[in-house]
Amino acid sequence: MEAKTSLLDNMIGVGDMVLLEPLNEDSFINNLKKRFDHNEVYTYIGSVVISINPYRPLPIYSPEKVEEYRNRNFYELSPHIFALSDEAYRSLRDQDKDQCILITGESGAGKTEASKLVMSYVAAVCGKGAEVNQVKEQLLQSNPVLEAFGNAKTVRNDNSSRFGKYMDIEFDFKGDPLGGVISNYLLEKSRVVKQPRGERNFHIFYQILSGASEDFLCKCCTYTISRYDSSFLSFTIPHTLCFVGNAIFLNYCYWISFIYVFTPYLFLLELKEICELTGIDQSVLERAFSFRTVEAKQEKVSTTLNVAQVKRGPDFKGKNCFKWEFILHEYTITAQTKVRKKVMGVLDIYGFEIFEDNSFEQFIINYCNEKLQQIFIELTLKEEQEEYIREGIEWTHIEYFNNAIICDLIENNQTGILAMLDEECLRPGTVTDETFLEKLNQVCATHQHFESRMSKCSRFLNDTSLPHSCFRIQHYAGKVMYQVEGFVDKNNDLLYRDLSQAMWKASHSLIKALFPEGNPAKINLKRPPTAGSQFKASVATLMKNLQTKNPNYIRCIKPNDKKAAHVFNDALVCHQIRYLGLLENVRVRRAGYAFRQAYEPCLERYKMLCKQTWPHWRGPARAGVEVLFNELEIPEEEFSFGRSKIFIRNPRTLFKLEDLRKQRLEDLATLIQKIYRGWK
Ligand code: AD9
Ligand code: MG
Repeated sequence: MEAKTSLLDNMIGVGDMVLLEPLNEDSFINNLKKRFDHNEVYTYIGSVVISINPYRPLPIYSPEKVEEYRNRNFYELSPHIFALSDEAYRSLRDQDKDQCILITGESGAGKTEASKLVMSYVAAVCGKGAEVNQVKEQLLQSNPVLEAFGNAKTVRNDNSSRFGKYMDIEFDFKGDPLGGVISNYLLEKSRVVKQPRGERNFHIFYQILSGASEDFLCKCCTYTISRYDSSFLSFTIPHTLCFVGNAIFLNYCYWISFIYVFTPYLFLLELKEICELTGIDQSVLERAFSFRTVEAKQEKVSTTLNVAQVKRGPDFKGKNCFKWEFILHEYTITAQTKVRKKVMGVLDIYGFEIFEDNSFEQFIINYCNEKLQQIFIELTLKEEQEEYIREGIEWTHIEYFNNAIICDLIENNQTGILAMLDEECLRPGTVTDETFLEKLNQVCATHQHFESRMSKCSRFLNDTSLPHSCFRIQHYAGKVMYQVEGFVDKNNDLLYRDLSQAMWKASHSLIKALFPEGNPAKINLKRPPTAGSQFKASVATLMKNLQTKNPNYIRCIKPNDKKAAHVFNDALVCHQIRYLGLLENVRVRRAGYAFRQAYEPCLERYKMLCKQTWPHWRGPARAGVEVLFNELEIPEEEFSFGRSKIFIRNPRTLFKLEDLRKQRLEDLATLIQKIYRGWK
């Protein structure tokens, strides 16, 4: 067992930050940098894994590596995402504990890659047999399909996830996978009709265009599309992602994308062609685009849309026609015959975003990240505290920034920004983004994390860096200025009833099936929930779900802004370390006891240092460790005996033990050599 040597190797830095001496921001960053330069992209803070994106393939994910980490204790080998995956899988299988893997970090930090590594590791080590292999295959293959529909090139990441994904992988009592349930969170649908400069639409469109038959392309009139709006699908980077799917699925994709791509352009294209393809009566579709029917007091009122509304209309319709939920539903993989026993959840959600122009989407994404940070704070501290309580150990509390106050600014039911937005959206009369901002100014002006210039009593009246059409939030990860334009519309997120009814009348069965809400028999007069309140509710459900599971953390860090290998930007890393609260994380971990280990492995590792315990100790492991520590004269205040573990306060004590062990091993080696020479 070469356990701690790999964590203490000075050449490549310290593998566990808990053992870092002295501990400060500089030493923390230097340690990460040293390791990064030696291709060690993983570092622990206790059981939390820090992962730095190497931006190049490293030979550390081979099947041999999987075997190396399989069934090994967490600290036995050098830090690796496989060690965390193995630990999580084994405690799920052997201790019957549901697990969740929480992967956080900013855009491009490596979250999606990390989630795929976890999934492939678990797939490699769990169960065997044809049926199990099929489930594994399906689970792994869901990734490229989902990425095709939900990922796009952004300025930060060529394969940026534009949706949040949470996958529960289900296992039976033997630890064999049964299937998976995927939940998705707020896809950035506005990308369908508009992309920021230098960015692309979702991968699927390029994949279809590069993979579809001539016949299909002709039918889809791509010429017309490119003639009218070449930026819609600008080919700015070579397409590299491979798309895997079966024939039926592709068929769906074609049709879904057809609606998805073409609806915004209906007025540019020949309506006749569209109607031929979808099997919708031309007059029905025409009407759907020119009128808006609202029902009031059981009476239908049709209003003709004005030019501006018609122009704007297709944008909404285009993005809302993307039947994302449908695709995901198709890819929920479940084995009906077996009983679900244990669950491993993997969360890969969009990272914190600060762009030049931040809109509703960034607001929602950053809210979600606030919630994740909150759960990190709660669960790490809670878990730490619970362990001390379980083991009967006393500990001291450590101060840290609690971002609950920012979560409250956004989600409070009465005074939160989302509630204000909903109130505006549901209010009769003229509602605009400006009236929403005014409302925010009235309610949030005094909140210490809210900044705006509109309100008369604002502290920011003279802050010219803050335009009147914006508000700024001081998030845990930095200040973000949000452009209020579009908030109301995006929150409303309505697909006009007229359009869904027209689609439901299509003779093409798939298109009909995609718009069940258009069935007049099932018309729901109730207004659908707003995008913001839907998101808030699903995040709340997610948080509840995560809290019932044992958390495993992967904190992803982006080493530079250039997507470049071998470049480590100290300032950028420093910023992330600060807002992720990693130093506090180490301090909390060390506040009580820096290191803890179950009695058995502890005795096994150090028994050679004491005559009474070497080579065999007969008796309980705890008593053996007591004898050992006594003989080594380790000061009493340096350690505590828990119910099942020894807790060591200062990392130096551990270093001392390690040094003694190393010395002892060297002595033994010299002795063996001497004996060997004597024999010769
Ligand atoms: V976003 O919030 O979805 O925009 P992610 O998911 O954090 O972001 P992603 O996993 O997509 O980032 O990583 C970005 C790119 O970094 C990948 O496309 C890879 O090219 C690169 N990457 C990330 N992790 C690794 C790794 N472990 N090894 C090699 C990596 N390259
Ligand atoms: Mg991602």
